[in-house]
Amino acid sequence: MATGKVALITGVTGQDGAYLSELLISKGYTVHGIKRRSSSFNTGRIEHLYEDPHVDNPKFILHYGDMTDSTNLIRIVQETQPDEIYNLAAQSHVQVSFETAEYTANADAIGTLRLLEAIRLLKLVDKTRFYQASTSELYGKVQEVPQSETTPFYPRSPYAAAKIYAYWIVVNYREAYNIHASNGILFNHESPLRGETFVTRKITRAAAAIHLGLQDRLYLGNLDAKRDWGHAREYVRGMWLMLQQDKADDYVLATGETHTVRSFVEKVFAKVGIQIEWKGQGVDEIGIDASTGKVCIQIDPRYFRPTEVDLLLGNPAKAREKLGWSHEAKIDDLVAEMVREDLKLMARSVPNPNTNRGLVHV
Ligand code: NDP
Ligand code: GDR
Repeated sequence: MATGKVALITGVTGQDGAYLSELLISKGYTVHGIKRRSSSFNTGRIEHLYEDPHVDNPKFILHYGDMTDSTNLIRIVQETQPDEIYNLAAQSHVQVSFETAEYTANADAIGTLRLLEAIRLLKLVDKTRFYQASTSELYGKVQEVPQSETTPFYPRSPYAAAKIYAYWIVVNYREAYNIHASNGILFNHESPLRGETFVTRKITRAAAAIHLGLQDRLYLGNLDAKRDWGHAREYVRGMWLMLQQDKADDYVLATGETHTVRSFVEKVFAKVGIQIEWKGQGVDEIGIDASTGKVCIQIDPRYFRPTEVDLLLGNPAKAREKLGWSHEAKIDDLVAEMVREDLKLMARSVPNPNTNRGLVHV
């Protein structure tokens, strides 16, 4: 089912990069991905897609690169001549962005500009369509609920401030140079491939480890934050749909439901047979296993952010109407899948004998 189309994905080693690569390969694309050099393997999520580079016409090809390196990006775009670029690469952790603000701006904001300039410089304006991984973090401090394409932005972190530059430079290059460039304003989307330090995966991993007796306690920050959590596999389909439209535009992808971190914890622990009872308030709140009285959840103030996004709830009506996009997975399906996969993963883990603090995989 070869389409003859060529896609270039930045951030191919991340959660969305892995699902999007799978989708595009299944549609007959040749997929080029940019991965960073790392001192240890960072291709775990895409290993199953790897092809021996010595075979004829490989469908999945990786290139070393970095969003902070203009000449590298220009060369890769020149060599691959993509029909579609999906810019998923980013320092994507909101809390980390408070500690690495300048780097986050360089990779997330200027990195986006570098790719758009590559399209211009290489005279690919009429050929190459561009997807930008924009985010519900742009809404930040609550102005309007539910949030849609017309809701004003109010970023609350260096990450969101960098992403707002990327959002507007995409709009500007679309208007100024007629590049087919679209922003997907995606609300949180999770999966068993989610990075381990985002709150959903942190919770599902810990619940699995506590259930298996590998860990006693989970430390969390703000339990009151509310998020609109969907499934990553469904959201990457929306990215692809955006680039198949005649006209580029900006779209919200969301489920239209919101849940607190606290309720996500309850759902996850219930899946491993632990009913959580909450005691105390604020930083003194604890979550107790109702049947044993043992403390499972404790608040650690280090996980609170200097400025928080309290409530995200998206309205995906435009994507539904114009793209025909919809989401199927309910929050309980997402929780069930993530817990199931982390139980499998944790069952293959043993306590680290050297530090007695972490886990090693065997
Ligand atoms: P991940 O953190 O899982 O993946 C980020 C990817 O970017 C990884 O491949 C990472 O490489 C790569 N990367 C980071 N910095 C650089 C750099 N300087 N140069 C090249 N590559 C780099 O993110 P997700 O897959 O969850 O998200 C994909 C995109 O969508 C991100 O831009 C994110 O900000 C955005 N987004 C995500 C949402 C979500 O809920 N998941 C919602 C809205 C937007 P490595 O593997 O080596 O670290
Ligand atoms: P978010 O995701 O900041 O929404 O950004 P994250 O899962 O990190 O946080 C969600 C909410 O949970 C609260 N929280 C904690 N968060 C983490 N990481 N660790 C904790 O221990 C913890 N305790 C409570 C947070 O304060 C927050 O309110 C994600 C990323 O994927 C971004 O790249 C993307 O743009 C947005 O989603 C949409």
